Amino acid sequence: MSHKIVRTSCRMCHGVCQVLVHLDNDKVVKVTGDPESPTSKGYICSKAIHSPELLYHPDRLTEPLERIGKRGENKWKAISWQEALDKIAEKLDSIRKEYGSEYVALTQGTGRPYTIFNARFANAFGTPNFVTSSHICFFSRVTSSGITLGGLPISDIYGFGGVTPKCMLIWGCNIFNTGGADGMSGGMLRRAINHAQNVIVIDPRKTLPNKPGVRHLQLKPGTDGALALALVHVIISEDLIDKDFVQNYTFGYDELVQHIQPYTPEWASEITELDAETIKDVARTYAIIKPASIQWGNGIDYSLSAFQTARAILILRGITGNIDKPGGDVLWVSPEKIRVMSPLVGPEGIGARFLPQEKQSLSLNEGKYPFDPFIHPPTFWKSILEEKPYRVKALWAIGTNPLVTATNPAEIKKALDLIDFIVVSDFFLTPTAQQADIVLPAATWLEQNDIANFHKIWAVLARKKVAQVGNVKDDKEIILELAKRLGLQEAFPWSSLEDYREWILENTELNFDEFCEKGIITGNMEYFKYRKNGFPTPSGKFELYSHVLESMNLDPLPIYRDSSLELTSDYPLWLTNAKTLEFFHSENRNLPSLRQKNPDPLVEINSFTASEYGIANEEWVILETVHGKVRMRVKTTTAIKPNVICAQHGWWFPEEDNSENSWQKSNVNMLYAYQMYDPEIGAELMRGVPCKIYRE
Ligand SMILES: Nc1nc2c(c(=O)[nH]1)N[C@H]1C(S)=C(S)[C@@H](COP(=O)(O)OP(=O)(O)OC[C@H]3O[C@@H](n4cnc5c(=O)[nH]c(N)nc54)[C@H](O)[C@@H]3O)O[C@H]1N2
Ligand SMILES: Nc1nc2c(c(=O)[nH]1)N[C@H]1C(S)=C(S)[C@@H](COP(=O)(O)OP(=O)(O)OC[C@H]3O[C@@H](n4cnc5c(=O)[nH]c(N)nc54)[C@H](O)[C@@H]3O)O[C@H]1N2
Ligand code: SF4
Ligand SMILES: [Mo]
Repeated sequence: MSHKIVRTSCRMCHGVCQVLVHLDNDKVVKVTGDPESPTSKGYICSKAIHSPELLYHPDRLTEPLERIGKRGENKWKAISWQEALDKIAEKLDSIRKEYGSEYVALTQGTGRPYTIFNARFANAFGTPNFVTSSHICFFSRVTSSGITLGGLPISDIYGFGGVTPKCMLIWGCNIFNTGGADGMSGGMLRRAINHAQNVIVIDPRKTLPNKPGVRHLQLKPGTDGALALALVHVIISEDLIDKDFVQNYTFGYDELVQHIQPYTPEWASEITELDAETIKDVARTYAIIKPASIQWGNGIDYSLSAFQTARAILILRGITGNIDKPGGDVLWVSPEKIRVMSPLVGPEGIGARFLPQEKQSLSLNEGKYPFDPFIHPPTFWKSILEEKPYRVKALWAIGTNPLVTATNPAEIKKALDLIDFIVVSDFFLTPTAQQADIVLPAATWLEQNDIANFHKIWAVLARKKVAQVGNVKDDKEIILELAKRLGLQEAFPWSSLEDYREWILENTELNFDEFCEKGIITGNMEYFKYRKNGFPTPSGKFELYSHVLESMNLDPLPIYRDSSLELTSDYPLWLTNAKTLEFFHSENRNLPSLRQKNPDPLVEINSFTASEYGIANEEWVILETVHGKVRMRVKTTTAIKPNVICAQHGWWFPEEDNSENSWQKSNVNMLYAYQMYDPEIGAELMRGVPCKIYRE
């Protein structure tokens, strides 16, 4: 038997873990961590370990399928790639000619290795209607960072400068479950947390074990903005700022001092349900213990002041001088010579927009949510239902399952029924894929050759194809093929993906095989870059007061917006939700080893609250908001704030018949349909919403 080990990089989440794939006679038998990896140092999580179950899953799509029954009936026939791509191209082309290219929409959920291909395809085809989850995922933080300091500050957990953070704020980030979230390895984050002398977790759940140096601030969900402003207030009023940084490298400090006056710890205490003294104490710890860093997450993204909260948290980093210093929050340096394809076709403009200006007037966002470069999903689905301003004729969903991962999914189902032509690219016939006319089978990370530069951060990783199941194709290749058929060669001049990869690597003087041999290319970290270059903002400074926001008639200094929802005797608990270690959003429920670790949809409730309601651990319950009901299983714990419950996100049951409404019954998004949005980014209200819980 021949045994082979191939070094590659995992893509079961957004992490940057390098792994070793073990093959016996060309069959993938095991995935292990790569001890030599500078990004993950041998760390691996259960999703990667069990990914051979994804690769060889008996239900995987292996050929393109065409619907033969009624829409949603789940009856299919296999067709060739040639036929599938010709049909799709013909249909998209006829819509483009008859109605205009904006009548074709593309959607994907989270960012994936092919995101830039999709965005570029949408641009080249001429549609502004590219719908993603960016409004609730990361973009409030990315874009507010862009206008404040010209880049995304990242916790210096790798400690290239010889130190890791002494003080860490873990702010709405589910470290043990999500693996450190975006662009880092969870294992490395945990190592940094263990080294820190002070760790402050800001989360309605205690996500770290109680031990000396660890504090939990269990705030009321959705009120992070108030807490952030009060922390700024204390640091300013107690003169705990970094004077050198503030004087020399920031803009608008005097305005900030005036502006912050009303946001006292006492004011925030009422809103956040935290003690004012605790807020003061935490502000002092964060400002005094240096270097300090903030690891933030989706906990702060799903509120009506998501964008402004991110701004306030950036300002905390700025006034304490923790920016770009060893062990603080740093601006990573990307490898210089790796090319990055632009999502825009033609010359790039400044600003956050991914879409050419001339298309903006056709965008379904209608000028709202200026910091979301993509189309706002709730607005998109509504435009279909109401046919206002127009109803798209075709939708291509690439790697997204909105019937489970987007809010108000019952309405999305109705909207899907109204679209003439739907294509879904996925690994499986998910509830969303079942609504398609044509389904395209996508390649997993084990079936791709790629230059993984997802977050354009400090490391670019080699991903090597080790297997091929059926006739699956890399999504990027599918896009190239369709681009050719639709006359978009100017935007996609590569004859094949191989050709594209060589273009990406051209300046490195490595070919793809040599790059794989190396495995990783890293940037050369440099600290305090601003001392040399300033910040790439209008003033050249770290903008406490934002010129960009001012020019857009938006609040140039951070504010707090409350949702005004209140608990009532009918709905007495605050509902929030979180992601799960074994699963990636709606994925992996069909991988036996992962499902076994978390077989049922869980809702966490405080043990004392549960006993008040007569609910026992592991009992099945109904969660209900004004918008819907779902069924989940109780997990009692003392680690959650007593008036909060936290449901797992992403549940459906692949083992059941999903042509009926099985995908609705434990899907937390059935509980959210609040049509209130953050005006800057379009974020939805998904943290503190009133809820009740009762036995079935
Ligand atoms: N295993 C796994 N890993 C993933 C993913 C996955 O689905 N599964 N998804 C990936 C993606 S796309 C993303 S965006 C990242 C996200 O990764 P995270 O940012 O870690 O996302 P969440 O699990 O939503 O976590 C948020 C944390 O916020 C807490 N929280 C809830 N409400 C509030 C609140 O109002 N305020 C505060 N401060 N905290 C609150 C929750 O208790 C939870 O601990 O993870 C990525 N990694
Ligand atoms: N209530 C609630 N809702 C949320 C969240 C939450 O925490 N709570 N999180 C939000 C966030 S942060 C995000 S990013 C979104 C994520 O939303 P989605 O991106 O829709 O989530 P997934 O379940 O990961 O989705 C996608 C589908 O893509 C398929 N897929 C995976 N990889 C590939 C690939 O390489 N190619 C193709 N073609 N298909 C692939 C999977 O099989 C799966 O069916 O959900 C958001 N929705
Ligand atoms: S944390 Fe993410 S990238 Fe790392 S091994 Fe797990 S799934 Fe793979
Ligand atoms: Mo996300």
